[in-house]
Amino acid sequence: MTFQKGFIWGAATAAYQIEGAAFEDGKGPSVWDMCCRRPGFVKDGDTGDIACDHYHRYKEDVAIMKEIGLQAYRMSVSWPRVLPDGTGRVNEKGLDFYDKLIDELLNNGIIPYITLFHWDYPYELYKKGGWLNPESPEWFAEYARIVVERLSDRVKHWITLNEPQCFIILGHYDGIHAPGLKLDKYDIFQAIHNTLLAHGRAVETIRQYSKLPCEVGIAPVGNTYIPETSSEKDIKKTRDVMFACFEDNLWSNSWWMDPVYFGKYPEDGLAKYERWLSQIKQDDMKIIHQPLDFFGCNIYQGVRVRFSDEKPLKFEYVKNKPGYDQTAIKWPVTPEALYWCPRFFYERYGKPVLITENGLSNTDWVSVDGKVHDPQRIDFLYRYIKELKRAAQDGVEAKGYFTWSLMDNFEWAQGYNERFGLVHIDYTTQKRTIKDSAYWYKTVIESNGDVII
Ligand code: GCO
Repeated sequence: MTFQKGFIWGAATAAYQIEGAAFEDGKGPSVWDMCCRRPGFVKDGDTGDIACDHYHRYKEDVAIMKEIGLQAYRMSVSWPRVLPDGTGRVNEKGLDFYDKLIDELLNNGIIPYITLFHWDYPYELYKKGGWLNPESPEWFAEYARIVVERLSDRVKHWITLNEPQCFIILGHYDGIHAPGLKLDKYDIFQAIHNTLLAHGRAVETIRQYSKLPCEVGIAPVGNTYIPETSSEKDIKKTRDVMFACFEDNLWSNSWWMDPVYFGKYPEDGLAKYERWLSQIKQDDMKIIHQPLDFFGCNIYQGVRVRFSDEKPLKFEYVKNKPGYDQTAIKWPVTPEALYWCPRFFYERYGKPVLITENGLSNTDWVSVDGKVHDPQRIDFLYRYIKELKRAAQDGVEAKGYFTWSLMDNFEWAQGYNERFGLVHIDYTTQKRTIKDSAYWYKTVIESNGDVII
């Protein structure tokens, strides 16, 4: 058996990681533009000023996507490129760029999936309090309306937020992503609530203004656990911890996604986080809980968990074996994460699952023969896709798979030190080289996932 008919194969990117042209054609600054200027914030002092220069080379990049045979392309729109101040004044040149890019994709038979927000928050709004400002959901809705009014005569697939957990926890609590803050938990829970409201307002706006029937979802990331054995008992307990709230871990899937898919915060979280929570307004949950068409999963790895028999949710992480398989960024290779997590999410939320990101950083370079040989990436993708297929065979409704990433790009605080792409970028010359894995992925797409290595 292969994947269902109509399963979508694509690759993903994000605006700040590839576009460059950071201060061109009227674009406003984002929190990432500003943090990149802070000494020590990004490894080697790298910035997204030029990145892959995709803003100027998008035609070449779309031609590459076609060469790889991508059916779909997940990209994000830069909020401050469209609204330099975050609200109000529209930058027509910014919108024109996305207009042309969408046309280029469609002319080449590639379906665009647009993420409205992938972390490049307008600096002008940050100065007004950013996600802590009660107006922030409305700011996001205004931005969503402008993008949707312009592109929805051609775009039918929308993702509101990419990994809200990362930009709130890494960006506002740990301080290692932009805007580089270390706020206390009162503020963090308020910011979480505001981003969920922003998601809800964006969904309402997309549905209200879309010119075509459309599909809308969100792409979260969270705790990803793998049962140590596949005994019924371990599976059940692992599912329980996937959706449990813990005081010292703000990444709980249920805290972030139950409001979105069920319209309420989980009871265990309400009890554990009570002292940090502000009053929730009566209609908030109605706004957050909008009908969605899919559940986006950004999954790279999972942690194997072992349970103790006495206490129901007492568990420990199973230690990796010495010399375990790991990628260049030192993430363990755990293909079963792409079986268990889609399965747990599907079982809980009942929505078709769309893998919005999965891939690896590898030590790729251009070989003496001018090609990029990346057998590890082929092996990694093969193993993970196989697990997703197993989930589909076991009844998980899997809609599609996007590999991260189309091309090597600016890996946030790691700068250009990590290469996640199907396409190699030489950042000095901006030369693109299609890696071996991309040609292999082409055969995966052609066979709808039936290929073996
Ligand atoms: C993320 C982001 C990507 C990263 C990728 C690799 O979801 O963390 O969406 O921007 O580059 O995940 O870390």
